[in-house]
Amino acid sequence: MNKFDKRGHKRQNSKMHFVQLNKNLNPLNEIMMKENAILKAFELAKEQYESVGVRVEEVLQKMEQIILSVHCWQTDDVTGFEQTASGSIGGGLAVTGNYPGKARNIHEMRSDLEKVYSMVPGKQRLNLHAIYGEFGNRKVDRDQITIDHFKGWADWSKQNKIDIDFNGTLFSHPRANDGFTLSSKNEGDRQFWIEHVKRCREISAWFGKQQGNPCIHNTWIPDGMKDTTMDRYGYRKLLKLSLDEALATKYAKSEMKDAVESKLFGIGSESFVVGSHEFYLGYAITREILLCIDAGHFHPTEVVGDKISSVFQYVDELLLHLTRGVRWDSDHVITFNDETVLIAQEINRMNAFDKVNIGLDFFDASINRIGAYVSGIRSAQKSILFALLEPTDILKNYEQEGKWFERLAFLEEMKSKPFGAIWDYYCLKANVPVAQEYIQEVTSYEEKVLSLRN
Ligand code: RNT
Ligand code: ZN
Repeated sequence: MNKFDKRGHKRQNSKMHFVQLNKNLNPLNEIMMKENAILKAFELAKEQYESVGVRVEEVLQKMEQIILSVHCWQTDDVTGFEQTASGSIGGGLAVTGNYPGKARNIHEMRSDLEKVYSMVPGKQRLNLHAIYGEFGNRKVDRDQITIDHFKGWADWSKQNKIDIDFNGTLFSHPRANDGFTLSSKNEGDRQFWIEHVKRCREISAWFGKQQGNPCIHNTWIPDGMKDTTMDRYGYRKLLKLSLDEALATKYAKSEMKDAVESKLFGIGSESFVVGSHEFYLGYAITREILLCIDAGHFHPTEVVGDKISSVFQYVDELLLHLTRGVRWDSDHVITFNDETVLIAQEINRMNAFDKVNIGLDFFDASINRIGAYVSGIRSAQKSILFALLEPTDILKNYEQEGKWFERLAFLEEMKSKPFGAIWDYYCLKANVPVAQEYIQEVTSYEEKVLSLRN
């Protein structure tokens, strides 16, 4: 085992221990004093939660089982490593900002990701996009990608014990420039994209087999139109046909699972999006695959957390793209806000964490990208921890008995319980930076590594 923990501190005996205050403080003593304070605060907080029936240790064990799939594309603003890259993201997606330090190649990307993983508690996965294959100097078009282009990732995955999820990339490409891919009326283009998805599924199944658990393969397409569309039905019929063709090969569920991601609108597809929520809800139900709900892909006043209990009446498993839309599908960094907390609460209240694959999907190029990752991941985790620390049984009983004032008041009281002390303890136990400690670490990575990139 590494001599240093995730925080870069020298490891003590694996068991944490209380220390006596020492008047001659040296850095090590200072660390121990801080740890002592965190442990004390935790014990007090734990008492408060346990007094309302929340079993804190069990909650922390549960937290460790909840794995987030970290998207790879915040490292380089969804650029990828293709030689054929068109230079613009397209597909109605927009990454704004030009903060220095973007990853320029696969090595920088991996080192950035490893840095990110070292600053967040628990286990995570990596969500790869097809454009992140190792293509070297060759021009490998999307209908030509193979397992070989991802062998390096499989090695990295094994070395770092980080399992992989996968996405076909059906945007940032000349054959998607007219706004259509799988629903294209140009038969050549439609077949091209079907082939791409087929190959991505094969690569996904290969990853899944290697890692011994299913690789979730998500399909999102940009298809749609800027203005009033006459043949909505025709495009959707084509999409259904194309998906059926692309998904015809059956893979063991232990290797890969398909998900389809809906959207409300994109830049340039304001009036019509072929893959709408209704379209994919029907598709996922009838084809018995996963539905992907991206928190930014609905009307801003829609409550995404409210959708989960509805779709679970009809689908068995979900993929989530946690993100934060500000006024539109802006993909801001996730914060610990009502929207994300409600999503976590709803999963918890249905006891459905084993049926929800939680992926992240944000890209902000206006701030330190590593900081964006760490802050966003930790906020998603905080939202989940907050949801798990709920005395759900008591609240459900109030509801059942018609005690609605009591339900309201109790929920309000839970908001000011010392949740932060539990979170800090969870980070300490996981040997990752506690509270704002990670800001300094992000800054020093920026000074030592990111600032050296042009
Ligand atoms: C686009 C979708 C999609 C992408 C990624 C890069 O609106 O949310 O999931 O963000 O595939
Ligand atoms: Zn998404």
